[in-house]
Amino acid sequence: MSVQLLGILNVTPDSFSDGGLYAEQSAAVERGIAMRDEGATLVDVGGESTRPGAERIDPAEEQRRVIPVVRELVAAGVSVSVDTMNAETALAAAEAGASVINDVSGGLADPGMYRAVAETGLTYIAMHWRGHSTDMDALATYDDVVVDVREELKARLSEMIVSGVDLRRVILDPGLGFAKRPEHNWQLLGRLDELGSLGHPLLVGASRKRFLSPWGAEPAQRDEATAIVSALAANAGVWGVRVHDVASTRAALEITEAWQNGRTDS
Ligand code: PMM
Repeated sequence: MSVQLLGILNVTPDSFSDGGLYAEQSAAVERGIAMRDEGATLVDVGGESTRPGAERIDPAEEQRRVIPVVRELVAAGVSVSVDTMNAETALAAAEAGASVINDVSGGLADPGMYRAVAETGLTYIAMHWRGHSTDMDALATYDDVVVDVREELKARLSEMIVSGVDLRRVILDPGLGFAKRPEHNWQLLGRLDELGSLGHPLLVGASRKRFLSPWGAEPAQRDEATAIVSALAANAGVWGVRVHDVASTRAALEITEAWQNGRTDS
């Protein structure tokens, strides 16, 4: 499969769809290995919930949750990304063998993040973000969401250059659900090519988010919608997708790839 498939492993007691389930370290490691076996090319380990309204946690607590899991997954041969807004956690994760830093704040939450990324030399996912979960709903105002998100990501790239980040290793993410109303998410998905024109690979994280079920399905019942959106994003040329249920999205990505191959096989 040519698209990166990030399997979400939230090691938090309060994540919005799988909170508490994998809080225990050994269960988390087992789940991470299972996701790899189901087809995840990266397991994305996160220790701080970003669901709307979630409270911040101390970086030391975040590391206590995340780092042992990263270390064990890497020892088991699993490629790991770490979902963190903290430079210190990013450095500890790199030390523990992570290959990717996934920062939902795109470097805005911690002024030391870009220097940390530059120091590790790891791949860096910079997501579009306007503020912490406690107040992000109030920040969802745009003239044209795609134009505005593109401009704000472009400004982040300029800051990264100043801090010595290798831009060849930067992946951009529109940040679906983060200071976005449902219509904003659909516009960003429908116009991914405009974000792609910044010249960086894109990651799309739609998994189980509220905009996928206007009729009110529970998070765990949004996996079909997630697989469809992920397949459409793959068809639009994204670098990767980030999902909770790896098996269903893997099937959708394989179909997308077969479809694309059909264009060139005859
Ligand atoms: N969404 C969440 C967490 N981390 N990282 C990236 N790069 N993109 C996202 O869209 C994203 C993310 C929130 O979802 P979760 O709490 O289910 O992990």
